[in-house]
Amino acid sequence: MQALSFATTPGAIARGAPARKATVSARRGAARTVRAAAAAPAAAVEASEVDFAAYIAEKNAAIEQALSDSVPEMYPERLHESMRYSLLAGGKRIRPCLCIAACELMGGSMETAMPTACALEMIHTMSLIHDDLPSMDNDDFRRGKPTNHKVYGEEMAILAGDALLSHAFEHIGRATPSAVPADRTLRVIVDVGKCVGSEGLVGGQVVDIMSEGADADEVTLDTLKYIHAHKTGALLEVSVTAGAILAGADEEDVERLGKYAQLIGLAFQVVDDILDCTATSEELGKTAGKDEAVGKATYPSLVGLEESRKIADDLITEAKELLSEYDQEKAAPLIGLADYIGNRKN
Ligand code: GRG
Repeated sequence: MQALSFATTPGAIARGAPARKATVSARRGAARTVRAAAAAPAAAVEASEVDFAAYIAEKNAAIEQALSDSVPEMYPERLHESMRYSLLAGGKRIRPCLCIAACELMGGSMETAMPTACALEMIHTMSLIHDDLPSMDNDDFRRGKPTNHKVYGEEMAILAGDALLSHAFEHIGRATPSAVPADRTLRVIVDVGKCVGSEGLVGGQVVDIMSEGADADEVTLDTLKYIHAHKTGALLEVSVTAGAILAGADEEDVERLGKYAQLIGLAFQVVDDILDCTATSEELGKTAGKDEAVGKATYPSLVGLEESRKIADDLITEAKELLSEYDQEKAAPLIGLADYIGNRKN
């Protein structure tokens, strides 16, 4: 394809290969004793939190409807049933909310962002379906329900994931309102593709798999940062930047919001690591304690639980500071989402 005249956005994903040797020795198992000590501080309920809850409730209702409409029940029935089973299983919808909130902050509308928001959730969902397969994490529960392959069998789960992935790109191209200039939509498609492929989510998953069972001193904090930035951060980052791009944000804003998203993306995964060793399977809706069981390097295993909590808090604070440039009322949803990610319980 002719080189596109814009730089793809998620350049911010740390691309360099991580250092191979450890400067911080792994302390696997350190998290074992601290499960009970990890509750985030209880926050007083303030008016802004109520507003945020109302904002999220409104957006989530619209997102659920749009997701259901985006993958109708149709022939072949079993395939579409399997796709809908996981897509409509009730995730937190963080990625669509980030996309819509960024679009609105930059002067766009929910309708402008919704097809991309749904596409991001389709991609996220397919990554969960594939991640749960016996050849990957081999998990029986996700979002509080039996995993896709447990209900529909492995062949259908793989194909439902494949279909969601391809449908995501079709959906952005087909359903984004025609009022959005085509070069913006094309840029979003390119950026999402990059964040999902070998330089994004898939790349992060591969390094994660290769790191499992590796010698403790082979998996450095740099390796862990690479895994998190790609496996988890990339999709969160493009959720924010895509929303901004669709609204017609200028490059400076796209870059700033991309940086915000990287910070909350890393915090998201640090919190995920903390929750894996501190929350119960019931609270998580998936099997808890898996990281330690498979000897995975995590933030708590490398730096301890207390330091992990501090790192997550610092990342969220830094992310919110980047939003101080904007009208605080308009930025409230992205500020609230950052806090939510830092304090989430599942
Ligand atoms: C994307 C082509 C392609 C293949 C998939 C299996 C795989 C390659 C990647 C694994 C990606 C993965 C499972 C990353 C973990 C991300 C993560 C922390 C998920 C949990 O996200 P939440 O908490 O979940 O937002 P809900 O259920 O609320 O949506």
